[in-house]
Amino acid sequence: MEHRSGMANFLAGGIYGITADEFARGRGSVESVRQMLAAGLKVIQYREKNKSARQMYEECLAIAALTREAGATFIVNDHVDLGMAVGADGVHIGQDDLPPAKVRELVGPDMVIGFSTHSAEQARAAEKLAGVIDYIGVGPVFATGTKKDAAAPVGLVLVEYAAGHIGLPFVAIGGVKGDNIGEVSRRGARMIALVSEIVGAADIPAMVASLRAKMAENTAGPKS
Ligand code: TZP
Ligand code: MG
Repeated sequence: MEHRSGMANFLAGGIYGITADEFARGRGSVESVRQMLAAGLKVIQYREKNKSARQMYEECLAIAALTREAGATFIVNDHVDLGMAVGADGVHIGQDDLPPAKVRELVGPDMVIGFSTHSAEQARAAEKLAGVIDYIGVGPVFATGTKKDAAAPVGLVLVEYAAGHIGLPFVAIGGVKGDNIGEVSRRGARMIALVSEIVGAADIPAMVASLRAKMAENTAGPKS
């Protein structure tokens, strides 16, 4: 199937960076993104839960310019209108947001849609939406304090299930840190999202380099 242009970076695999000012050592989301792009990340999501629409709009405008310049894909979490208003590459929605088909109707044919799933059943239901959505989120893999209403951790088994049985690109998310990213990669996740471990790092490029190395050392499949 032809994929939307914003999906090329996703399909290349790697680390999916997500903003969260409350964990970002006072950097602010635009500065966090600047550093994530400097570290070479090619997929960036804006996810801020406690800001006004106007503040989010201003920040997303700046981030859209930075990501465009860096050739990175820019996804806006939750707010479909905001993603459209700033010309983002895509939006990411959850199970309780507007139905994916309605979001597709709103954003048109070119924007990427990501959709969160928290169980094998939800992942299978999402698979039936291929053509409407472009990728799914799978998680939280491990317990996390970052997402306030997070579902119970689904563990590495759901990562393995998605890798083996779901015909949609997926990103593993939730509680991923330097000491467990290798295992997530080994279970078949080619794209892995982290919030606090990256934006909360003292040195974002150094953290990203170390996470990348651990992913590369632990790819799925037999080692020859
Ligand atoms: N969705 C499932 S878990 C999560 C989201 C947005 C938060 C992940 O944050 P962290 O800090 O990487 O555990
Ligand atoms: Mg959401």
